[in-house]
Formats: sequence, C-alpha cells, structure tokens
Amino acid sequence: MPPMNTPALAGFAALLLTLAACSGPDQPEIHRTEAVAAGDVAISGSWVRAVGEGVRMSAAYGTISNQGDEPDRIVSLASPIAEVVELHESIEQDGRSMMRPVNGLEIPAGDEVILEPGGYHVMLIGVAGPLVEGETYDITITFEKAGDLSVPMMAMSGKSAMTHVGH
Ligand SMILES: [Cu+2]
Repeated sequence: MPPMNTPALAGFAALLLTLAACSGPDQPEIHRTEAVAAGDVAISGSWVRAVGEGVRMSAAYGTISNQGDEPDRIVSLASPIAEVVELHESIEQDGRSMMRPVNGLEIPAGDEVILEPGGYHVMLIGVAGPLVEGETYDITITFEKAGDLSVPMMAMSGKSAMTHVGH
C-alpha cells in the first residue's frame, strides 16, 4: 500500500469510530446483552422493549443461530415478567401492520433467524410492572433439541415504535 494513502485511511477509520460513538441509547446494538448458548443454539443481541408502569405489553428481540448439523425449533417460551409469552410474526395486511402468533419457529442448521421489530418477535402479554431501561429480565426459550435457554434481555427504549396496532 503506498504510504500516501495512510492518512486518508486513518481519517476514515476515525470517522467510523466517531459515528459509532455518537449513536445514542436509542441504538440497541450498542447496549444489547451478551450472547448465551445451549448446545448448538445461541442467541445474541437480545433486548426487550422498556415499558412504563401500567403498560401490559412488550416484545423481545435477538438473533438466534444454530451451529448444528440439524435444524432445531423453538417449542415454548416463558418468563417471570409476563403472564403470557408467545412467538409472534408481524405482517402487512390490507396496508395495516398486524401481528399473529406463530406455532413454533424453526432455526435451520448452520443458519440464523432474526427476531426484530416488524418481523418475528417474542410477545410479552400481561407484563408485571415496568421494564426499566438498562435492567435485564430473563426469558426462557425452549428448543426441541437444545433444551432450555435462559436469556437475559436488557430493557431498551428503541426508537422504532412497537407495531402492535391491530393486535
Ligand atoms: Cu406481537
């Protein structure tokens, strides 16, 4: 590499770092909880939407990967913070954003499934008390093969609003 390029590259790198550092608390990527794993299945970047006192619904997200040679499948969900924990899918129907429960979710072998606003999510119904930003709350995801995976979810107030209209 010619030496004359070095300052420009260094400047570019510094700019990228500055942009990353400027991302506020509305960027869940920066504050998400560490990856946890059970068997071949791991979850990274997990977070739950922070809600105030009296708000009875929230949702949790993350990236579920399967390093194994066979597909695995989410068979059930549970959490002490909500009466009902379901797997949901957000869909567009007649121009409206809707959600519907999903009966299990397959994680293909050597692949990953992303739970994110506007897509698949863990739906928390009957949330007990506020979910305070920066606190972590456990959600247990049970896989057919990998078994129970207890996931600490950090509460975040992401700026992409909950798409729970028409629930
Ligand atoms: Cu939902």
